Amino acid sequence: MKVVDLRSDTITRPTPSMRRAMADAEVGDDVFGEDPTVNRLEEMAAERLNKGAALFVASGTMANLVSLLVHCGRGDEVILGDRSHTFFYEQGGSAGLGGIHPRTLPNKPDGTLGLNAIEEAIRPDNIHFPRTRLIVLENTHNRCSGNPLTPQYMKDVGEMAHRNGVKVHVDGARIFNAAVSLGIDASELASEADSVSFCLSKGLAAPVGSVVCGSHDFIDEARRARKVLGGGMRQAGVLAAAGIVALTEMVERLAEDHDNARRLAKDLTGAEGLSVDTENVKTNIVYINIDNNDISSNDLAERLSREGVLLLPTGPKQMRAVTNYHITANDVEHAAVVIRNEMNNC
Ligand code: TLP
Repeated sequence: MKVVDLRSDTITRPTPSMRRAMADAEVGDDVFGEDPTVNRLEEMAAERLNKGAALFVASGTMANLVSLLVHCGRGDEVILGDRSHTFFYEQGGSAGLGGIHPRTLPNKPDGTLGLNAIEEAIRPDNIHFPRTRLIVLENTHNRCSGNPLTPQYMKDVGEMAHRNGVKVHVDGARIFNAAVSLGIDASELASEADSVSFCLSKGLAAPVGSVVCGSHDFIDEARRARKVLGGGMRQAGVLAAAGIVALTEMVERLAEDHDNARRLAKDLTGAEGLSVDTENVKTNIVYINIDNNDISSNDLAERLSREGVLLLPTGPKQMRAVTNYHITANDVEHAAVVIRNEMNNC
Protein backbone atom coordinates (compact mmCIF):
# COMPACT_ATOMS: atom_id res chain seq x y z
CA MET A 1 0.00 0.00 0.00
CA LYS A 2 1.18 3.51 -0.80
CA VAL A 3 1.92 5.41 2.42
CA VAL A 4 1.86 9.22 2.52
CA ASP A 5 3.40 10.27 5.84
CA LEU A 6 2.37 13.83 6.64
CA ARG A 7 2.83 13.67 10.43
CA SER A 8 5.90 15.89 10.46
CA ASP A 9 8.95 17.02 8.50
CA THR A 10 10.97 15.29 11.24
CA ILE A 11 10.31 11.98 9.46
CA THR A 12 12.59 12.92 6.58
CA ARG A 13 15.41 10.49 5.90
CA PRO A 14 18.88 11.58 4.78
CA THR A 15 19.35 12.21 1.06
CA PRO A 16 21.81 10.06 -0.97
CA SER A 17 24.26 12.96 -0.98
CA MET A 18 24.01 13.21 2.84
CA ARG A 19 24.72 9.48 3.20
CA ARG A 20 27.82 9.85 1.03
CA ALA A 21 29.00 12.89 2.98
CA MET A 22 28.44 11.02 6.25
CA ALA A 23 30.44 8.01 5.08
CA ASP A 24 33.32 10.21 3.95
CA ALA A 25 33.29 12.66 6.87
CA GLU A 26 36.56 13.59 8.49
CA VAL A 27 36.07 13.34 12.25
CA GLY A 28 37.77 14.04 15.57
CA ASP A 29 36.78 14.48 19.20
CA ASP A 30 34.39 17.42 19.21
CA VAL A 31 34.54 17.83 23.00
CA PHE A 32 38.21 18.72 22.39
CA GLY A 33 37.04 21.00 19.56
CA GLU A 34 38.84 18.68 17.13
CA ASP A 35 36.13 17.53 14.78
CA PRO A 36 36.81 19.41 11.53
CA THR A 37 33.40 18.64 10.08
CA VAL A 38 31.53 19.90 13.15
CA ASN A 39 33.72 22.98 13.13
CA ARG A 40 32.91 23.59 9.47
CA LEU A 41 29.17 23.22 10.05
CA GLU A 42 29.33 25.63 12.99
CA GLU A 43 31.24 28.21 10.92
CA MET A 44 28.77 27.88 8.04
CA ALA A 45 25.79 28.24 10.38
CA ALA A 46 27.22 31.32 12.12
CA GLU A 47 27.91 32.92 8.76
CA ARG A 48 24.44 32.06 7.45
CA LEU A 49 22.73 33.66 10.46
CA ASN A 50 25.28 36.48 10.61
CA LYS A 51 26.30 35.72 14.21
CA GLY A 52 29.77 35.42 15.74
CA ALA A 53 29.71 31.69 16.50
CA ALA A 54 27.56 28.56 16.51
CA LEU A 55 27.15 25.26 18.35
CA PHE A 56 25.95 21.91 16.96
CA VAL A 57 23.49 20.24 19.37
CA ALA A 58 21.49 17.04 19.35
CA SER A 59 17.99 18.46 18.86
CA GLY A 60 15.77 21.51 18.71
CA THR A 61 14.76 20.88 22.30
CA MET A 62 18.39 20.86 23.40
CA ALA A 63 19.05 24.04 21.38
CA ASN A 64 16.25 25.88 23.18
CA LEU A 65 17.16 24.50 26.60
CA VAL A 66 20.85 25.35 26.26
CA SER A 67 19.91 28.88 25.14
CA LEU A 68 17.51 29.45 28.01
CA LEU A 69 20.03 28.10 30.53
CA VAL A 70 22.63 30.58 29.27
CA HIS A 71 20.34 33.62 29.19
CA CYS A 72 18.54 32.97 32.50
CA GLY A 73 19.59 31.97 36.00
CA ARG A 74 17.41 30.21 38.57
CA GLY A 75 14.35 32.28 39.44
CA ASP A 76 14.68 34.50 36.37
CA GLU A 77 11.68 34.93 34.11
CA VAL A 78 11.27 34.18 30.41
CA ILE A 79 8.39 35.65 28.38
CA LEU A 80 7.07 33.28 25.74
CA GLY A 81 3.92 32.46 23.81
CA ASP A 82 1.33 30.08 25.22
CA ARG A 83 1.44 28.13 21.95
CA SER A 84 5.22 28.16 21.62
CA HIS A 85 7.03 24.86 21.28
CA THR A 86 9.29 25.77 24.20
CA PHE A 87 6.30 26.21 26.50
CA PHE A 88 4.03 23.55 25.02
CA TYR A 89 6.19 20.62 23.98
CA GLU A 90 9.50 20.67 25.85
CA GLN A 91 8.43 19.09 29.11
CA GLY A 92 8.91 22.39 30.93
CA GLY A 93 12.62 21.58 30.79
CA SER A 94 13.79 25.13 31.44
CA ALA A 95 11.76 25.19 34.69
CA GLY A 96 12.58 21.60 35.65
CA LEU A 97 16.29 21.75 34.98
CA GLY A 98 17.04 25.48 35.07
CA GLY A 99 14.57 26.88 37.63
CA ILE A 100 13.46 29.40 34.99
CA HIS A 101 10.04 30.93 35.56
CA PRO A 102 7.80 30.95 32.45
CA ARG A 103 5.54 33.96 31.84
CA THR A 104 3.21 33.12 28.98
CA LEU A 105 1.41 35.64 26.79
CA PRO A 106 -1.29 34.63 24.30
CA ASN A 107 0.06 33.97 20.84
CA LYS A 108 -1.98 35.76 18.19
CA PRO A 109 -3.14 33.48 15.34
CA ASP A 110 -0.12 34.61 13.29
CA GLY A 111 2.29 33.44 16.03
CA THR A 112 3.26 36.91 17.22
CA LEU A 113 2.96 38.29 20.76
CA GLY A 114 1.58 41.83 21.10
CA LEU A 115 4.48 44.26 21.29
CA ASN A 116 2.77 46.30 24.03
CA ALA A 117 1.78 43.14 25.87
CA ILE A 118 5.43 42.04 25.96
CA GLU A 119 6.64 45.43 27.12
CA GLU A 120 4.00 45.52 29.87
CA ALA A 121 5.01 42.03 31.00
CA ILE A 122 8.66 43.03 31.51
CA ARG A 123 9.04 43.34 35.27
CA PRO A 124 10.23 46.52 36.93
CA ASP A 125 12.97 46.15 39.52
CA ASN A 126 11.11 45.13 42.68
CA ILE A 127 12.04 42.75 45.47
CA HIS A 128 8.76 40.85 44.96
CA PHE A 129 9.30 40.06 41.30
CA PRO A 130 11.43 37.65 39.35
CA ARG A 131 13.78 39.37 36.94
CA THR A 132 12.69 39.31 33.30
CA ARG A 133 15.74 38.19 31.33
CA LEU A 134 14.49 36.82 28.05
CA ILE A 135 11.81 36.84 25.37
CA VAL A 136 11.42 33.77 23.15
CA LEU A 137 9.95 34.10 19.65
CA GLU A 138 9.26 31.14 17.35
CA ASN A 139 9.69 31.46 13.58
CA THR A 140 7.96 29.81 11.74
CA HIS A 141 5.38 29.31 14.45
CA ASN A 142 4.54 25.62 14.55
CA ARG A 143 1.19 25.75 16.38
CA CYS A 144 0.11 28.98 14.65
CA SER A 145 -0.34 27.66 11.09
CA GLY A 146 3.42 27.43 10.54
CA ASN A 147 3.29 31.18 10.01
CA PRO A 148 6.49 33.08 9.19
CA LEU A 149 6.97 36.13 11.44
CA THR A 150 8.13 39.16 9.45
CA PRO A 151 11.60 40.72 9.72
CA GLN A 152 9.98 43.99 10.84
CA TYR A 153 8.22 42.28 13.75
CA MET A 154 11.39 40.41 14.76
CA LYS A 155 13.30 43.69 14.69
CA ASP A 156 10.62 45.59 16.65
CA VAL A 157 10.63 42.99 19.43
CA GLY A 158 14.44 42.92 19.53
CA GLU A 159 14.75 46.70 19.77
CA MET A 160 12.06 46.96 22.44
CA ALA A 161 13.65 44.11 24.43
CA HIS A 162 17.10 45.66 24.32
CA ARG A 163 15.72 49.08 25.34
CA ASN A 164 14.46 47.28 28.43
CA GLY A 165 17.65 45.33 29.09
CA VAL A 166 16.08 42.01 28.07
CA LYS A 167 17.54 39.43 25.62
CA VAL A 168 15.79 37.65 22.75
CA HIS A 169 16.08 34.00 21.74
CA VAL A 170 14.55 32.87 18.46
CA ASP A 171 13.41 29.27 18.20
CA GLY A 172 14.01 29.12 14.48
CA ALA A 173 13.48 25.36 14.16
CA ARG A 174 12.00 26.18 10.73
CA ILE A 175 13.61 29.58 10.15
CA PHE A 176 14.64 28.59 6.62
CA ASN A 177 11.00 27.84 5.81
CA ALA A 178 10.22 31.36 7.03
CA ALA A 179 13.03 32.89 4.98
CA VAL A 180 12.08 31.02 1.79
CA SER A 181 8.41 31.89 2.23
CA LEU A 182 9.20 35.59 2.77
CA GLY A 183 11.84 35.62 0.01
CA ILE A 184 14.56 36.95 2.32
CA ASP A 185 17.77 35.81 3.96
CA ALA A 186 17.34 33.95 7.26
CA SER A 187 19.83 36.35 8.89
CA GLU A 188 17.31 39.18 8.41
CA LEU A 189 14.99 37.37 10.79
CA ALA A 190 17.65 37.13 13.47
CA SER A 191 19.43 40.48 13.15
CA GLU A 192 18.28 41.62 16.60
CA ALA A 193 18.31 38.18 18.25
CA ASP A 194 20.84 37.41 20.97
CA SER A 195 20.56 33.76 20.06
CA VAL A 196 18.83 31.83 17.31
CA SER A 197 18.48 28.09 16.86
CA PHE A 198 17.49 26.12 13.80
CA CYS A 199 16.90 22.45 13.06
CA LEU A 200 18.77 20.46 10.43
CA SER A 201 16.57 17.42 10.95
CA LYS A 202 13.19 18.82 9.91
CA GLY A 203 12.50 20.14 6.41
CA LEU A 204 16.22 20.15 5.62
CA ALA A 205 16.21 16.34 5.95
CA ALA A 206 19.38 15.74 7.97
CA PRO A 207 19.03 12.72 10.26
CA VAL A 208 19.99 14.45 13.52
CA GLY A 209 20.82 17.84 14.91
CA SER A 210 20.20 21.52 15.42
CA VAL A 211 22.46 24.54 15.63
CA VAL A 212 22.45 27.46 18.07
CA CYS A 213 24.00 30.73 16.89
CA GLY A 214 25.01 33.79 18.89
CA SER A 215 28.00 35.85 20.03
CA HIS A 216 31.31 34.14 20.86
CA ASP A 217 30.69 34.67 24.59
CA PHE A 218 27.19 33.25 24.35
CA ILE A 219 28.39 30.17 22.46
CA ASP A 220 31.21 29.56 24.97
CA GLU A 221 28.58 29.38 27.71
CA ALA A 222 26.22 27.35 25.52
CA ARG A 223 29.03 24.81 25.01
CA ARG A 224 29.27 24.40 28.79
CA ALA A 225 25.48 24.03 29.07
CA ARG A 226 25.45 21.42 26.29
CA LYS A 227 28.14 19.44 28.12
CA VAL A 228 26.30 19.37 31.45
CA LEU A 229 23.19 18.12 29.63
CA GLY A 230 25.23 15.20 28.30
CA GLY A 231 25.36 16.64 24.79
CA GLY A 232 29.13 16.48 24.18
CA MET A 233 29.02 14.23 21.13
CA ARG A 234 32.66 13.24 20.29
CA GLN A 235 32.98 12.13 16.59
CA ALA A 236 29.83 14.04 15.68
CA GLY A 237 31.25 14.91 12.26
CA VAL A 238 29.35 11.99 10.76
CA LEU A 239 26.17 13.86 11.72
CA ALA A 240 27.47 17.35 10.98
CA ALA A 241 28.39 16.20 7.45
CA ALA A 242 24.70 15.66 6.73
CA GLY A 243 23.99 19.06 8.28
CA ILE A 244 26.39 20.72 5.84
CA VAL A 245 24.56 19.11 2.91
CA ALA A 246 21.27 20.22 4.50
CA LEU A 247 22.43 23.84 4.52
CA THR A 248 23.95 23.81 1.06
CA GLU A 249 21.45 21.68 -0.90
CA MET A 250 18.14 21.61 0.92
CA VAL A 251 17.12 25.19 1.70
CA GLU A 252 15.88 26.50 -1.64
CA ARG A 253 13.75 23.42 -2.33
CA LEU A 254 11.60 24.15 0.75
CA ALA A 255 9.48 26.24 -1.66
CA GLU A 256 8.23 22.94 -3.12
CA ASP A 257 7.01 21.85 0.31
CA HIS A 258 5.19 25.18 0.67
CA ASP A 259 3.52 24.72 -2.75
CA ASN A 260 2.45 21.21 -1.79
CA ALA A 261 1.04 22.40 1.55
CA ARG A 262 -1.04 25.04 -0.24
CA ARG A 263 -2.18 22.41 -2.73
CA LEU A 264 -3.28 20.09 0.09
CA ALA A 265 -5.17 22.89 1.85
CA LYS A 266 -6.90 23.82 -1.41
CA ASP A 267 -7.79 20.21 -2.21
CA LEU A 268 -9.36 19.83 1.24
CA THR A 269 -11.41 23.02 0.97
CA GLY A 270 -15.09 22.14 1.24
CA ALA A 271 -14.43 18.54 2.39
CA GLU A 272 -17.34 17.11 4.40
CA GLY A 273 -16.92 17.78 8.16
CA LEU A 274 -13.53 19.47 7.88
CA SER A 275 -12.25 23.01 7.71
CA VAL A 276 -8.85 24.27 6.71
CA ASP A 277 -7.60 27.84 7.00
CA THR A 278 -6.26 27.82 3.44
CA GLU A 279 -5.46 31.56 3.42
CA ASN A 280 -2.94 31.10 6.20
CA VAL A 281 -0.94 28.24 4.75
CA LYS A 282 2.32 30.03 4.02
CA THR A 283 4.91 27.34 4.70
CA ASN A 284 4.82 23.54 5.03
CA ILE A 285 2.24 23.13 7.82
CA VAL A 286 -1.50 22.62 7.33
CA TYR A 287 -3.91 22.42 10.26
CA ILE A 288 -7.17 20.60 9.65
CA ASN A 289 -10.12 21.14 12.01
CA ILE A 290 -12.73 18.44 12.45
CA ASP A 291 -16.21 19.95 12.55
CA ASN A 292 -18.00 16.58 12.58
CA ASN A 293 -19.13 15.84 16.19
CA ASP A 294 -18.94 12.08 15.76
CA ILE A 295 -15.23 11.68 15.20
CA SER A 296 -12.14 12.62 17.20
CA SER A 297 -8.73 13.38 15.75
CA ASN A 298 -7.35 10.12 17.19
CA ASP A 299 -10.15 8.11 15.53
CA LEU A 300 -9.67 9.87 12.22
CA ALA A 301 -5.88 9.42 12.36
CA GLU A 302 -6.40 5.72 13.00
CA ARG A 303 -8.90 5.34 10.14
CA LEU A 304 -6.68 7.25 7.72
CA SER A 305 -3.60 5.27 8.69
CA ARG A 306 -5.41 2.10 7.57
CA GLU A 307 -5.68 3.79 4.15
CA GLY A 308 -2.00 4.77 4.16
CA VAL A 309 -2.35 8.47 5.01
CA LEU A 310 -0.61 9.53 8.22
CA LEU A 311 -1.63 12.78 9.95
CA LEU A 312 -0.76 13.94 13.47
CA PRO A 313 -3.56 14.63 15.97
CA THR A 314 -2.67 17.98 17.61
CA GLY A 315 -5.87 18.45 19.65
CA PRO A 316 -9.12 16.54 20.20
CA LYS A 317 -10.58 17.98 16.99
CA GLN A 318 -7.44 19.11 15.21
CA MET A 319 -4.96 17.34 12.93
CA ARG A 320 -1.73 18.50 11.37
CA ALA A 321 -0.22 17.70 7.99
CA VAL A 322 3.37 18.71 7.24
CA THR A 323 4.74 18.46 3.73
CA ASN A 324 8.37 17.49 3.31
CA TYR A 325 11.12 16.26 1.01
CA HIS A 326 9.50 12.84 0.47
CA ILE A 327 6.06 14.21 -0.43
CA THR A 328 5.22 14.95 -4.06
CA ALA A 329 2.34 16.91 -5.57
CA ASN A 330 0.74 13.57 -6.50
CA ASP A 331 1.05 12.41 -2.89
CA VAL A 332 -0.88 15.40 -1.57
CA GLU A 333 -3.56 14.98 -4.25
CA HIS A 334 -3.87 11.31 -3.28
CA ALA A 335 -3.96 12.17 0.45
CA ALA A 336 -6.72 14.73 -0.09
CA VAL A 337 -8.84 12.15 -1.97
CA VAL A 338 -8.35 9.58 0.83
CA ILE A 339 -9.22 12.13 3.53
CA ARG A 340 -12.32 13.31 1.65
CA ASN A 341 -13.52 9.71 1.13
CA GLU A 342 -13.01 8.88 4.80
CA MET A 343 -15.00 11.94 5.87
CA ASN A 344 -17.80 11.05 3.45
CA ASN A 345 -18.03 7.67 5.21
CA CYS A 346 -18.20 9.14 8.75
N1 TLP B 1 8.51 19.87 16.72
C1 TLP B 1 7.98 18.56 16.45
C2 TLP B 1 7.13 18.06 17.62
O1 TLP B 1 7.81 18.20 18.82
C3 TLP B 1 5.82 18.75 17.73
C4 TLP B 1 7.17 18.59 15.18
O2 TLP B 1 6.87 17.50 14.68
O3 TLP B 1 6.85 19.69 14.70
N2 TLP B 1 10.93 24.06 18.07
C5 TLP B 1 9.93 23.87 17.20
C6 TLP B 1 9.22 25.07 16.64
C7 TLP B 1 9.56 22.59 16.82
O4 TLP B 1 8.55 22.42 15.98
C8 TLP B 1 10.26 21.48 17.35
C9 TLP B 1 9.87 20.06 17.01
C10 TLP B 1 11.30 21.72 18.25
C11 TLP B 1 11.62 23.04 18.59
C12 TLP B 1 12.07 20.61 18.92
O5 TLP B 1 12.88 19.93 18.02
P1 TLP B 1 13.39 18.44 18.34
O6 TLP B 1 12.24 17.54 18.01
O7 TLP B 1 14.56 18.28 17.44
O8 TLP B 1 13.76 18.39 19.77
